[in-house]
Amino acid sequence: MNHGASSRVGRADSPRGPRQLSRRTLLGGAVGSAALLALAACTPTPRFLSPTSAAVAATEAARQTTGAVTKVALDAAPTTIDLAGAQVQTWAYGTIPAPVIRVRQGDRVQATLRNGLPDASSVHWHGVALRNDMDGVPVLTQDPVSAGGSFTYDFVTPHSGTYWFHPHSGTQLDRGLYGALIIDDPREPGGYDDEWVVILDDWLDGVSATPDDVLQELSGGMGGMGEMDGFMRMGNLLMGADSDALGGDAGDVYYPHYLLNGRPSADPETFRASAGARVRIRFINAGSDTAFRVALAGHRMTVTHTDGFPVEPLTGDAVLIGMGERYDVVVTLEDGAFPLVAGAEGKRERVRAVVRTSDAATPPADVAVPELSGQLITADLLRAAADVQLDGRSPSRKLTVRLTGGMAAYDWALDGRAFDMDDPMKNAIPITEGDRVRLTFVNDTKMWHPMHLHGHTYQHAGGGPRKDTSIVLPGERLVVDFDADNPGRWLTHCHNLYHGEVGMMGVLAYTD
Ligand SMILES: [Cu+2]
Repeated sequence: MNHGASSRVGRADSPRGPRQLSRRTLLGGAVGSAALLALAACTPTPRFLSPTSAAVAATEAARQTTGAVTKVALDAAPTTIDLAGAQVQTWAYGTIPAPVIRVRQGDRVQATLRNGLPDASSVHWHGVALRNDMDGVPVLTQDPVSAGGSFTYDFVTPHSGTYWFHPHSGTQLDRGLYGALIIDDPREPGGYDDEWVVILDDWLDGVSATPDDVLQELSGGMGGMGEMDGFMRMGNLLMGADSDALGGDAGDVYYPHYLLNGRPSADPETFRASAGARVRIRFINAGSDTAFRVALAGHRMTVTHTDGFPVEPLTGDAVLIGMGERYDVVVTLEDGAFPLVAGAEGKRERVRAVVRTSDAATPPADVAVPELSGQLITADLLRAAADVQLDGRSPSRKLTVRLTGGMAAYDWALDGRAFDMDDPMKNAIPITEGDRVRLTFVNDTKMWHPMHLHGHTYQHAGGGPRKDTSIVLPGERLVVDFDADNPGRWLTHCHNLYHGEVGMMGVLAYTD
């Protein structure tokens, strides 16, 4: 990351480190004025708000609340699941996905994680602009919840929409630890007859490897392998997954299964409704290394929301969903039985459910779904609905985050620095409450990255959608704006689990 000239000095000589130059030393030496200005700009070292500061508590106290409290038990534990007849060992919150948590906007959630796993864990409430000390990022916002320990996440829900939760601990997300958090706005007109939550996942745990095995293989580097033709698997790594929509390399991990609401294609979920019904489908990509292209055969879908926030409705044949992203669509159902499919983008596999409005025969798993190659909706085509557009204020703070690294060395990072999970504030970028922040992600790599910001819902510059997770294509940049109105220490990172784990993360921190 780069917060102007000051960070260059910070890298060479930490302002807090023993090698710090005093201003006097600089004045006495033959140092250019640019360097002097740069040092002055980063002195004094910013003091950052802590997650338990009064500012965080005051922001929470000012949130509108209904007074209602929803208590949830999240028991994380090893378990055995059935994948189309195969018994598979994994970790989960009971079922996969966890039962949907559903509240009204302004309700308070009290979710107690009881950690029955052999490792420390945590729960992150993805996309929710909640109080910082409940964001669930170990070391940064709370102590890890140790094996056998427990922690109650207690927060008011600020915005309606489709959200989800998962651990922010190691590679646990690539097991079965995830679920949907749906926050309803009672004032929203809706205009649909039914709604379904659809959580997509790429699955290997307990089948071909554990996520930790995969991380080890990836981190081993692939430098010596040279160019490969086409599509192949080496261990748990995948070569040649390619997608035009993602600008090339689509993903690097071989998954033996793809799951829709915890079920593989051979054992699909069936959604039933009446012909003519209008149905809202809330898609959530809980995968770790897979974007999904979703479509309902024989139908067009109208996107109404992404990452919880409304957009000007846009109708197409398919929607592209990166890891961590959510899209809500509305469809009007035809008469019959139709595959609801999620193609693993660039990976030549797909998973399905069945949508049924009659007793027509179930279409075969491999039936052609022309919508998958039809008109594709991506975030750059969307515009925020009028009532969630940011006002026209110009940015008071401009930040650039460069996405760096590559597959060969597996050195994914931000600004060339691997994030240190044990010292997360080391290169924190200061922002100030009240700032309108313009954040530019510059992708200097040859691969796409789904970049996520905690605690805020930014807007794609130029009137684009409000989002918290966005695909940044290789060689391109994405400019987003947000209001710094939620004090604390917030992670921004790639939601490719393995990229994040090796260091493609950073922190935006509010100054005291
Ligand atoms: Cu990435």
